[in-house]
Amino acid sequence: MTTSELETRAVPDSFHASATTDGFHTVVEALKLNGIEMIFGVAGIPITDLARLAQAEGIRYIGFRHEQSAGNAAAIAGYLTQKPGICLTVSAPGFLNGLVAVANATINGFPMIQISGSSNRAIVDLQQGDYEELDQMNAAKPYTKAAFRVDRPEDIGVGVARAIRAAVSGRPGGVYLDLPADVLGAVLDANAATQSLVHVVDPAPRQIPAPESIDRALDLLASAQRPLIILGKGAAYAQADADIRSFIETTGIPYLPMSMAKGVLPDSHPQSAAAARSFVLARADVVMLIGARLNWLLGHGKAPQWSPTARFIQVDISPTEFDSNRPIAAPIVGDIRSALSALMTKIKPGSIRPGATWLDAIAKHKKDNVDRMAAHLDANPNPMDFYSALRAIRDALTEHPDVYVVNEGANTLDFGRNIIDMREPRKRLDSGTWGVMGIGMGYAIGAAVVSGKPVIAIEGDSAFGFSGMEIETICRYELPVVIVVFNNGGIYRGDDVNRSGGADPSPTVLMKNARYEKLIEAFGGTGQYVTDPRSLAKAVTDALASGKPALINCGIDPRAGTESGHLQNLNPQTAIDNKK
Ligand code: ADP
Ligand code: TZD
Ligand code: MG
Repeated sequence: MTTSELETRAVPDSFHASATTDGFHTVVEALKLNGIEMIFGVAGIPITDLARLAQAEGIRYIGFRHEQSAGNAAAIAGYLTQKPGICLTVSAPGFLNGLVAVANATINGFPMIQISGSSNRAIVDLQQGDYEELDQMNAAKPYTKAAFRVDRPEDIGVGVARAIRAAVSGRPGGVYLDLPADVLGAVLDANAATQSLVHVVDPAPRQIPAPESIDRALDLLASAQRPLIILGKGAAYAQADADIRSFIETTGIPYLPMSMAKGVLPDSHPQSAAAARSFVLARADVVMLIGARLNWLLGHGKAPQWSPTARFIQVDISPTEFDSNRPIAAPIVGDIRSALSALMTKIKPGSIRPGATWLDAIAKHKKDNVDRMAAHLDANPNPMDFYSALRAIRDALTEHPDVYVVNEGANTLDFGRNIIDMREPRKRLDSGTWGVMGIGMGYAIGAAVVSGKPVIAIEGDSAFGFSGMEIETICRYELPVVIVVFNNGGIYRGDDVNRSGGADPSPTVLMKNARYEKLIEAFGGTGQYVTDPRSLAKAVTDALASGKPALINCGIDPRAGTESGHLQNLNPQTAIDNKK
């Protein structure tokens, strides 16, 4: 856009004669100049006019009921688009509500920017008791990839540019940008404001790996008898789906997708070793991590889950990730797209060959585990358990490979990951690196808004409660989101007892027979209560076909789950019998 166009649009009428503008307008112009098309937020002092003006200027504004959900929507929008998702919050409490989401985005490597208004710095710094007083930038620092504050209106352009670059370059993450009320309201010369804007050129530049790192990795793979590839959500984020697929198919190496990498290759791919997960982790002799970290989700790469003699190759954009848990014999620093294309260029035909006994053993373990799973899926107990309910949803999704699947809970999450196959990349969005509850409605809204595609959110009844009020947001924007609440009456299970014998429910118990479907009816959505797989499958099919907001409350046997889902090993328990 030309300078004169920007000036004309940037200048509020009242200032036209003197060609002045203000902080609000300058922020909106800085965002637009950098291709920001959406803001997720909660309005209030001092950012109400910023939200209004952004909307007037053509940025889509989605207003939430709680900042944490707005932040989660921004984070997942960032993950899906490789552009920073923007979350807009008011000072102090609104800022802190959003901070959990920025921290979660940072931990997961999702690019987002929380832009928050803040109170008068002179008063805040002397702790004189301003309205919503808090030293926000310093509060944000430990939980974000970067935190910036704009203290002069002429620095707005630089502040926005630095925030964008910090969010998307290298390992993406959550960034905080503090905009004090007086900077937003400040009047400045329109021409100077325009001049101060910064268009960020190539915000996430390619990072080409060193050629010798590629040779080292290919040599190690060539020496392997029992190679294994692990795809993490960094691989999904990189949008290098075709390169990843051709590398896996060319080498013939079996692979495991981490939860959010399911669908980078379809889960039905013959080289997927997901159904033989513990077998391959324990036996692989050379493991290639592509955009995956050896954190708790992979048992830190340690025995007994892993072979103590396994050697590792790791492709990652963040060099400090290497050696964090196991020594990395062949580190490749670079972006995954560039790294995979370098690997494909240098690979010698026939040089990498997984051993036939390895592939046969994996096939046998896969078959055994698939048969065992099939028995559970077909059992059809009454009341429903997690297997039969998820099987019904899986069947209903057969015709809809493009539906986003949001998933949180404990048993609901762990069974959901294993039973719901993904066929397209970046379609599974879940509790991620922290195993956090509360991402459900925010992720569902973010995915629906950026894609225009339908979303199914499969939610534990506890998990749903963390962001449940956002069903009003879903209905207000008429988003194609179908929420399925797996209602087992509690955190993990619904049948725990109060060990004191008193009348209060156990700490893990939630209301029995809660009618969650009635909540959405209050906002004009469709609610349904189901207790058998056939009704569940039909309800999901109908809701997806309608393209309208729906909530299906799904009765699950309160005894069906296990404490902590599949994470019993991380759950410390008292050794002293406290059962009276
Ligand atoms: P998962 O939980 O699926 O194993 P993680 O979030 O633990 O995935 O790991 C993702 C890794 O991918 C991070 O270490 C991050 O630095 C890396 N990463 C993210 N984007 C890219 C990219 N474009 N290229 C290379 N590595 C990336
Ligand atoms: N708070 C936050 C923010 N994140 C968490 N992970 C928890 C609390 C602890 N927690 C879990 O780790 S899973 C879970 C909680 C409260 C809920 C499990 O119950 P659910 O799922 O109803 O969602 P299931 O299917 O009953 O296991
Ligand atoms: Mg539950």
